[in-house]
Amino acid sequence: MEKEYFSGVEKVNYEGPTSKNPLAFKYYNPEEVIMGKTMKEHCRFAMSYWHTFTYRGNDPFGGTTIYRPWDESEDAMEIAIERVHAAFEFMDKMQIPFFCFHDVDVAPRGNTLAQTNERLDRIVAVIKEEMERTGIKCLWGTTNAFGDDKFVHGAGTSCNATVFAYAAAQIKKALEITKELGGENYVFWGGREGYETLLNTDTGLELDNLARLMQMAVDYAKEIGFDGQFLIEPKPKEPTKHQYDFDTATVLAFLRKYNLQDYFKLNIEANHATLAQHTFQHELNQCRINGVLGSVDANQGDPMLGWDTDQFPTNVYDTTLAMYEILLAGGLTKGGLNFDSKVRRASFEESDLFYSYIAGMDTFARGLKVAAKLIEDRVFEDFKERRYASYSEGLGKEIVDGKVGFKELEAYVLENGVTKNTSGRQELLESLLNQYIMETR
Ligand code: XUL
Ligand code: CO
Repeated sequence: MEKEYFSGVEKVNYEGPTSKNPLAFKYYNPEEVIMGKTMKEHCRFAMSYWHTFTYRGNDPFGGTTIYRPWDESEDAMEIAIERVHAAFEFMDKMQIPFFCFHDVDVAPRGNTLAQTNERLDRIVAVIKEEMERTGIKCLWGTTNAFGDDKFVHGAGTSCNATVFAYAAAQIKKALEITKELGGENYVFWGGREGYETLLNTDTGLELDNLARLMQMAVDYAKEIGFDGQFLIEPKPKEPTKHQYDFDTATVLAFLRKYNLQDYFKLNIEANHATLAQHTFQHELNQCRINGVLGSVDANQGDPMLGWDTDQFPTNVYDTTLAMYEILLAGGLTKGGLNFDSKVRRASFEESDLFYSYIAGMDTFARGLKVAAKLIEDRVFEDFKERRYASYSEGLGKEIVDGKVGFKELEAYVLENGVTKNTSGRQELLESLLNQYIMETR
């Protein structure tokens, strides 16, 4: 029997909205069926290995505030192994069915690539055992090609070709272990893929190279039979002043320019959306209409701050509109809701991990339920149908069907003029949304 790290906590179960138990779900009822699927199937919740098991509270002004009992050994590999046991105990108790990881989250970097890879193999074997024991699965793997000092000028976009090569080698290994763990997706987040100043940057070459790196990943995945979905995670800034994968629209243009559109979908993070001055819903909406919704990094930012705070999502308004887009898109399929969220550095006790995940899972569960009701009742759909009705017949239909051009349209207007516009009814719709958020049972 392994050491028990969270001995004060039993399995977290659903107790319903009237429960006063802080270690119970109030809204997330895994087996409850909504629109033909269980909540568990809809949400596909995942734990982020980095924020949950390696974050120690450091910020630019201060060091560690979070001391975990699984981090006590002098030996980095022993810590890594204990972390695996603690992580699976946590997910099991929290009923979280998936995890996401970077290579460096699970095993400490070695002095050489060969040593790093050997360490990864040792840890992957332990993770596999825990996956078998618990039934917990891997949602996605990724590479940390941004933290180490060699990536100072970027990884795939580095001006140094040998650093590009190192990034490729690191991704190769990360793909292999993600496959080994049955990962359903593989994520590219362009940590340092961006620029600080255009005075020293060849953006054309850097973007071409980034595409080359991604094409190599696609080719290698085929070669080793990795059939997970590739995802790109947009972010507009931080750590670089300008990140190349700015937002959904920018990533789509990149994929289409380099003919990668058949191999990639997007991983949308709420806090990245707001840093790009979009709402979370906007980014999901753009993925939906372009058929590229892959997965979600669930968190929230602070609207008052201009950086990535990665807070646990507790805003029901936002999760309702997010789940609304996700349901309309046909669900998360291979993706999931990965809590790319971290406890505040002052929430340093182990119990805070449970409280924060419960808050996040309940907030999404509630959002799911409200969104499903909105869709079932066609609250916005009926309104939109009426709003665009002029395109379903007559002149509008001819526009949509491509049957008319400028000359015909001019002739139409000269003869008939323009009909009266009607109200957009924004305030009425917002108040209906509030009513659904407050009254859905
Ligand atoms: C950084 C971020 C990453 C990615 C994975 O802002 O979101 O943690 O999700 O590299
Ligand atoms: Co993220």
